[in-house]
Amino acid sequence: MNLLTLFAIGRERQPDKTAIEFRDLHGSLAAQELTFAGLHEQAQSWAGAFARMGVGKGDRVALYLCNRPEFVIAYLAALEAGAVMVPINLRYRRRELSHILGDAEPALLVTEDAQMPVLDELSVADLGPGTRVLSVDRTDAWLEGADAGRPADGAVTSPARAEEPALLMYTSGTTGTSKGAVLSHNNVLATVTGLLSAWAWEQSDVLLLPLPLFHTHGLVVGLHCALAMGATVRLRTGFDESETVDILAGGGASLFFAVPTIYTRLVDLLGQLETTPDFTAVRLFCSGSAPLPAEVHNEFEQLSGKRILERYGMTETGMNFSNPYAGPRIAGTVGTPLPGVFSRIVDAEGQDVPAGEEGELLLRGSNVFDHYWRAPEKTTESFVQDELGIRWFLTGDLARVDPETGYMTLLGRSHELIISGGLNIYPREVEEMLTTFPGIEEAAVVGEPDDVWGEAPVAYLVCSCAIDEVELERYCRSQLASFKRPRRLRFVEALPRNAMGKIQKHLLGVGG
Ligand code: MLC
Ligand code: AMP
Repeated sequence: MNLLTLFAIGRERQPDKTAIEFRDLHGSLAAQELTFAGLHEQAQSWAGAFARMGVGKGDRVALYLCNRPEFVIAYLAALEAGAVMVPINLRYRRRELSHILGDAEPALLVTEDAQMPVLDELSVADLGPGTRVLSVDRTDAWLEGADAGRPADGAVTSPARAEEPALLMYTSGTTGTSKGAVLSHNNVLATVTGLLSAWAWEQSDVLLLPLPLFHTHGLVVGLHCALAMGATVRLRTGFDESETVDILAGGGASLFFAVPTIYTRLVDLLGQLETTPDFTAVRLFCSGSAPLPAEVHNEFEQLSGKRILERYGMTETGMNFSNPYAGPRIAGTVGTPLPGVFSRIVDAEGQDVPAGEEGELLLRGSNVFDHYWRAPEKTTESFVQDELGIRWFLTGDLARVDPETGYMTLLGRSHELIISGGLNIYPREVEEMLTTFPGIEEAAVVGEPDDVWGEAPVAYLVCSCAIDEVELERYCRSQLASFKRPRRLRFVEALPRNAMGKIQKHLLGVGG
């Protein structure tokens, strides 16, 4: 079984039911509703066009699109054509885009008119000679005659086998550039089937989804589960507090998936309302992608009457741990392993630690990816073999299991990573960019606690002349996704270094 077979099960249950109900919260895209049958038909038609353009088994199809039905159509079409989908964060700018496009070498870059000004900044070399750009706002230009590419039986598929790749997902890399995790159909299937049973998904479910489809949370946890189950997704281009409360209190959704920053903002809004909205129709509020502070967890329950289910995942692995659907949901924990996920917590020597002690979390299971794209050394560094020769993925997450409850708490990370509003920022990438600005000699970026974003990047700078902060901000925005921009600048004479000359980041920032 591959993902398309799984989605066919969901579709065939009730083909005329709404699969996607879409609204653009910030822009001017028309509202749309697509049935499961309609979605399939369009995906088939687009797959015909893709095939006619030469897209085949294993080719990459990159999507640089906001949340909109065409994202889903293009994704399904790519799978129909046997291709591997490469989702790209919409906030990425030239530096990030040229790296991903150069590395993935997609046959197609499917985008929208609104992103053309960003793409126009790319050189031919950035884009790659073999990449054809298609705008979903101009389907007339490439979809016409697509049926001519279809075989007589109407099938355009050259579907991948279950062990072949479905997704190439870039995650911010410790080396300053992102690396692509190759996820097979089987890997994604393992997460989806695990979640369908663990969270008791039903065909009647309606998921309100404000999260971007270009990350695992929105794409795999949200969209895939809904398509597999034949449940409706109310897809939004982003998050809006008031609309969310209106929909959820109006009985318009049974499921809501979000990151902690969204719950923080909902707590703020709910705290200001005179009457408590009735969230009876919502059977599950989920949080993940970053730690949910216990006080937000508890305040949300007081204000909404609903207890959030916190779970833990990663791009490379899909979902790993979850608090129970039926059973105690403990704030500050991510619960127990999902079906088929195996975990160990080890010390610096790789020895298992007893329950209650901290160590690095190792994972294995069908959900765990096989390798990084074209990066054998990074793949080798990311796995260890046990004495039986079984390969375990080194998550880099530090964790402890409570000996009483068996629930796991995440304590931090073994490598530098800032998670801001559920989005990853690797300091090295920002530091490298900052030192290309005239006058900045050295830069060290650290994460500091932030009430809304969870963590925010703060830059410590050693400069040879006065820096125009407005100009620097403009430069940062032009170079990297705007969420990676340092929120505070601290000018220092020198960075603290140890005898080896290595910067001692723990001496910077809060308490430093
Ligand atoms: C937006 N901004 C952010 C930001 N998101 N800044 C820091 N951190 C973030 N996460 C900035 C923009 O750059 C912009 O800055 C300003 O906020 C307004 O942008 P916006 O688009 O209007 O923001 P908003 O819609 O409010 O977005 C907030 C958000 C969004 C929380 C809804 O960040 C979001 O969807 N986060 C979730 C990301 C996600 O899905 N992560 C899962 C990864 S998968 P300016 O200065 O230009 O105005 C994973 C595995 C797992 O981690 O376990 O799930
Ligand atoms: P990404 O690389 O974007 O997939 O992010 C994965 C990382 O997000 C994990 O390695 C964790 O550090 C973090 N993460 C995901 N879910 C949680 C959670 N519930 N609590 C704490 N951290 C989380």
